[in-house]
Amino acid sequence: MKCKKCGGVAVIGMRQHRLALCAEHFVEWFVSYTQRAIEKYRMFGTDDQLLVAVSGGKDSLALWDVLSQLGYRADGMYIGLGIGGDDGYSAASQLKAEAFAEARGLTLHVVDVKQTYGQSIPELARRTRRGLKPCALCGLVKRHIMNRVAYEGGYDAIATGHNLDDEAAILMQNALHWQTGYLARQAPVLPSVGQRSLTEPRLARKVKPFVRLYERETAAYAIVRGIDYIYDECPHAEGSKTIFYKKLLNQLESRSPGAKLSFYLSFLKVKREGLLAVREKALELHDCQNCGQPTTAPELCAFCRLWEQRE
Ligand code: Q46
Ligand code: ZN
Ligand code: ZN
Repeated sequence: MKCKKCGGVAVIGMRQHRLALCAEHFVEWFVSYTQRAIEKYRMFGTDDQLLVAVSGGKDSLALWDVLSQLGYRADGMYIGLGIGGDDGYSAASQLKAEAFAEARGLTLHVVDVKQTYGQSIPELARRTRRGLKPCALCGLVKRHIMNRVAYEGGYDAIATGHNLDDEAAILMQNALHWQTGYLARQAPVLPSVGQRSLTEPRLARKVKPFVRLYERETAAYAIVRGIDYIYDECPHAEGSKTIFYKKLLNQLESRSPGAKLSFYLSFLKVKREGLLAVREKALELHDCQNCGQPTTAPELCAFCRLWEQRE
C-alpha cells in the first residue's frame, strides 16, 4: 500500500475515503479533517476557551493533541472515578493523563469523585437502591462534574473524544427503538443550556470534533504521534450494548466500506431536513437548590439526589 500523496509506505488505508497515507501525511490529513469538522458544525473558534474531557484513552488524548496543534486554547479535565482500586483502571488512566499534560506543559484539572463527594463510583453504585450498575450512575456524575468545572473555570465548551464508531453505535441503539427524543438530541454540537448571563452558560456547550473519524483512525493517530494512552477499557464496559453494536457495525463496514460513515452522516442530513423534527416540550428549568445547576426537577437535580439517597 502506497501513500496517495508521496508514494511512500502507507501506514493506514481508509477504504471509505479511498485513501492510503504514510505516517506524515496521515497526521496532516487527520488534523485538517478535524479542523474541517470543527468549522462545518460551527463547534468553536480560536477565541474560545475549551475544556477537554480526558479519560487517559486514545480518543481523548488524541483530541487534546490535535486541538493543541491547531492552536486552540484547550485545558484538560480528568475525573477520578475510583474504578479498580489503588492500581486499577482509574489510577492507571490518571497517570497517563497527567504524564501527557506534563510532557506538553498543558493544564489538567483533576477531580477525584471519592475525595470530593465521599464515595467512588463503584461504592456509590453498591450503596444505591437495588445496587445499580456503575455505568448507570457514572454518566450522570461525569456530566455534572464536567459542567461544574466548565462553569467555574469560565470555559466556553466541553470537547469530548467521541468518534464515529461511538456515535454510530449510539445511533443504532436509538434507531432500533425509534427513540425520537434521543435521536433529536444526538448531534456533533449540543448547545449550552440556561444562561446566567450571555457569557456564562450554566450547562456548557458540548462538542465532538472527532465525530467523522473512525476509531481505528484515532488509534492510528495516537500510535503514530507516540501518545502513551491506556489500552484497557473500563472493566465495566465489558459486555455492554455499545460494544455489541460496534461489532455489528464493523461487520457491515467490512462488507460495505463507508457504511458506518454514511449511516451517521445521512442521519445528520435527514435531521437537518426536518424528518426528525420532534416537538420538544419547552423544558422548564430551575436552579438546583443545592448545587445551582439547571434541572427540570423542582428541588434537587438528579446528581444531588443521588448523593442524598445513598445511605
Ligand atoms: S467509565 Fe463509567 Fe464507562 Fe466505566 S463505569 Fe461504565 S460509564 S464503562 S464510558
Ligand atoms: Zn506520504
Ligand atoms: Zn444539584
